[in-house]
Amino acid sequence: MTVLIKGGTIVNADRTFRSDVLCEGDLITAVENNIEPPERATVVDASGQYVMPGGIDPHTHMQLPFMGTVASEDFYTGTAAGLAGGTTMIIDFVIPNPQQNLLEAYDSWRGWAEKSVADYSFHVAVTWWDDTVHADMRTLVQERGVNSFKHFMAYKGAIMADDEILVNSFTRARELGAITTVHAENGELVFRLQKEIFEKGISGPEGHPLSRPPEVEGEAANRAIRIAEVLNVPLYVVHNSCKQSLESITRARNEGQRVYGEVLAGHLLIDDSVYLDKDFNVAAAHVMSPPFRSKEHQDALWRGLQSGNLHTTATDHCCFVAEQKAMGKDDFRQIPNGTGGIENRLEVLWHHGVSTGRLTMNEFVLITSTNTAQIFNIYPRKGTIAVGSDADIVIWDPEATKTISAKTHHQNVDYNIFEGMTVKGCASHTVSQGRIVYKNGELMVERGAGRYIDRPPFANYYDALKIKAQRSEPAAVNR
Ligand code: URQ
Ligand code: ZN
Ligand code: ZN
Repeated sequence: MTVLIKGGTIVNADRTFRSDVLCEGDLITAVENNIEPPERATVVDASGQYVMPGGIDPHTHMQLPFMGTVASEDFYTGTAAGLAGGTTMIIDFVIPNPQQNLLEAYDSWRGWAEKSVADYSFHVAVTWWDDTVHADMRTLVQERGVNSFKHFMAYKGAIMADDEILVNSFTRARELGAITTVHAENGELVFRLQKEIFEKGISGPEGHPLSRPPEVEGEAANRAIRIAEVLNVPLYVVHNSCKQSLESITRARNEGQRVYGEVLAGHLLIDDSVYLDKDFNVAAAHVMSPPFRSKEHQDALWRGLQSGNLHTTATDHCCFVAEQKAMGKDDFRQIPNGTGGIENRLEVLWHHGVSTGRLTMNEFVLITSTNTAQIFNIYPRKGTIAVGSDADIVIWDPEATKTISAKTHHQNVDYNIFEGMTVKGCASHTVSQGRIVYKNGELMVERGAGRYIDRPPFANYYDALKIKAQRSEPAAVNR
């Protein structure tokens, strides 16, 4: 298929300029003015609109088996909903059960993801440790295109990684040239607080945020950062929701440590008043971890994006319908944790970020696409409008308005955390692998068209050390 996007203004992370864009096959083949339409080209008039790299969501959980059920959004419906909102790639998670072979889990997730309609990749969680995990991490990096390993410091009794697992896995990741990532909440403290709160007689969703105060997140973020510092491995902290974790990241970065921070669109815009809703279904629909916080934390998170101490935005799209959430009707600890958002991330960040002046358009591209591509080593294949890059493009109509609702969204879930929010600026067209897959409200997707995207390792740490050693050896004196 050949698509010519004419008359638009290209917005990359580094600059904004007027140009046409030609897509032939799955690649961008020309970025210049006044391109003549090739024969049989589909021409899109993008005048008055912005032409941006497709969004990359670095944090989703499609059809995740979790807390006794399975997330309602699968790889087909979830990637389709992403395309409807201008997101053209996801990085999801392989989460092995403790003692489950990592490669076996990886193969399961690869099978589930084959129905995706857009490109995808996987972080792999390390939820236990023995020599086979040590060995399988190498196979995943060198033969399966994995360069990031996740560690849940929460969820005691399930997938929680204690310090022994963190230390072993972080060390191995460094040897392999991979980056480490963490869900930073102290799982022991959460377990204790949940028990105390429930035993006090608080069984409703209002107990959820009480059992996960920001200090519990701040402790874990700082601990992971310090472990990564001692072991000299890069670290990416997912879904920062509070000042405390942001402060730890900021300190580390000011000291030159390689730490990156992610923030969810939800944590930037939804506050903890949702847990006080008298309707169980509304309050439970918002149960996710870390929980939504008060406005002071939201303001800090926006400043984190503006200051460059938070680098990527995500959704942690992990949906459960009301019937599933009702598993915790009598005990908030049993409410499956997770909320959606993949379809709305770009539009809510444009409306509340760019249109308010918090972010420039270029910074918008940086935090919705380019930084993720660079941190996870798939740039410039992804994350930029450039000749030779994948033709993953969102055409953005800054004048279009919409009111977000579960009644009209494409997500396979009966609630939308942005319900009723009116936004100005949204995708008019989405191009994925050079094909128009979304146009003015209509999805034209093909089941299974999504590709698994390999993410190569970074320079192996020891290679870097060897290079460093060679450089510092005194030059051999010719005797
Ligand atoms: O913790 C996560 O990121 C997964 C299990 C999704 N659920 C959530 O509450 N964030
Ligand atoms: Zn998490
Ligand atoms: Zn998650």
